[in-house]
Amino acid sequence: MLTLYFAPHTCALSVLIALKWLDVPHKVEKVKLGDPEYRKLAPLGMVPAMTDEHGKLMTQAAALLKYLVNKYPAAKLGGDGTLDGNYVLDEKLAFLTGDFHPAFWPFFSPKRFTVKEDEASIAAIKSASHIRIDRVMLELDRQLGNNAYLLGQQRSIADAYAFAMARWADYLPKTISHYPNAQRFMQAMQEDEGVQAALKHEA
Ligand SMILES: N[C@@H](CCC(=O)N[C@@H](CS)C(=O)NCC(=O)O)C(=O)O
Repeated sequence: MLTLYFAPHTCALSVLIALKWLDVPHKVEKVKLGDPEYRKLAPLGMVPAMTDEHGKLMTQAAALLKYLVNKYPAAKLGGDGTLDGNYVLDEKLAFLTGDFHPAFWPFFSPKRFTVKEDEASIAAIKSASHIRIDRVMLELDRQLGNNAYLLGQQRSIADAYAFAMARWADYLPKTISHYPNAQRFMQAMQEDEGVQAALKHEA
């Protein structure tokens, strides 16, 4: 059985949503980020991680999501499977991994971005992070446009990934209401049965 290594309020929710959508047997192990015991399994101490039926470790959210798409192709969570369709999905995943997620790092872990420890230095990093986060939220909003999902009208792993991270905007002074397409998307995702099952599991 697949086992997902998970921590609440993290990007690991994306994989949990995909597992709920797929409705395949899975176990969820809650871990503490950076925990030395967990590092014995996943050396970076980060989530998500997953082990397959043979205990093989897999990491990196986008790679795990693509793995699930490839393992369960009938569920069509990866787009239309054409050359162009595959490219668009990969472009979305690269944006989410390479631009969207890192924009939040200085917000959540400002101390990692300075050797100074005074409050003003930390506050300055958090303020700067708001600008980067605004940029990626605007881009998410633009990419969604009037569509229901990131790939248009078809639900995909990119939506699970975007949902898991865009909810972090709740912690910011510029709320999700400033990004109307993203707000509409988030509301629709919250009404999705699989998303609700994942959120229940998280709680
Ligand atoms: N490149 C990794 C990054 C995963 C990541 O940063 N996960 C966060 C939670 S959203 C984490 O585990 N943070 C703990 C840490 O940075 O030590 C991926 O895409 O899966």
